[in-house]
Amino acid sequence: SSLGSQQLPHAEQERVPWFPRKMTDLDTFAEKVMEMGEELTSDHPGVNDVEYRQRRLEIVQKAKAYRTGQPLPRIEYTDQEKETWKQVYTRLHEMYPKYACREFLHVFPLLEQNCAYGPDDIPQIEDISRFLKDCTGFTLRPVMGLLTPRDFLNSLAFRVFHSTQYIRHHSDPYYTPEPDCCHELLGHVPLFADPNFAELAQEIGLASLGASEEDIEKLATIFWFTAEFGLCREDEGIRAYGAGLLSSFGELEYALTEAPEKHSFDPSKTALQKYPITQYQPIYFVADSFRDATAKLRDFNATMRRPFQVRYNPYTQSIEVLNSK
Ligand code: HBI
Ligand code: FE
Repeated sequence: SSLGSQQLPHAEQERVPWFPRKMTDLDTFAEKVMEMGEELTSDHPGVNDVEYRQRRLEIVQKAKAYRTGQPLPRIEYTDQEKETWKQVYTRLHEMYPKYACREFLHVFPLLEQNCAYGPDDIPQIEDISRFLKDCTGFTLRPVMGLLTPRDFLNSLAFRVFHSTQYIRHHSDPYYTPEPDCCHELLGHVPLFADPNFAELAQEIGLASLGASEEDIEKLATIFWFTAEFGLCREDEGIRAYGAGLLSSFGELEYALTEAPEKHSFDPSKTALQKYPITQYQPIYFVADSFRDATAKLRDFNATMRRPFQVRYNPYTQSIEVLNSK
């Protein structure tokens, strides 16, 4: 019997977890969120604020209803939300010249010019997504909250980044236990405009398609130590490119002191490193460059066992599965 090129042999088909093949498959993630999607957990500063919860619900409903091809939801932010943004933006913005990597510093003024980045209002993901598409082909999709690591990483294979649109509670502008628009738009977005970082991110995504649970955990750890908490070596010294650092002035400063350990990025070691999620990192990994990190990651990914290969076809925005046997 002949197998279509998109099919896998039966025995392997059973073992391989489902993964998205076309852009519209990402629509199935819209209603799948882990904790703190429509509901907030108890240690969240907004948990007892009825008005805040109602507002969150209003925003995430739009993410839930979003489907591929539609314009991204525009949110008209309240004065209180804008004030929270202003506090976060202002404080971080003054730190960037000293701490952020060169690629981030290159892109930031372009976001100010093209996407209305500034202290006075929260930028709209529709405008940002259009800009990123021109730079690297990355696009944004709205999301209700945390996706599973598998779904979140799988979408990177399509050069898609899921972005929340709500903002942290106004009682504590410098703290959030979950991703919010400050983290996404200040931390993540600038790097997705850089071609070399975009390639690194997509490489993690491609490796995650149909990966075993064990490999997903390794790739999530690599994502953590690159896209979230990555440092890189530059002529002037070590700088930050991870979004968890670039959206937290406390940890941004701390990370570049002598206090934490710093190791060179090495996927096979980095993938196994344990990390805390509610305190500053005791260990960071330093990349020589995004290109170098991507090359190392490719070699590492080739050591993962997967009975097929994948490649992204940007013309059809779909994943092609290539049987290796
Ligand atoms: N979901 N929406 C969203 N945003 C993230 O940054 C995110 C996620 N799910 C999992 C995740 N990050 C990481 O913990 C890694 O496991 C990929
Ligand atoms: Fe993040």
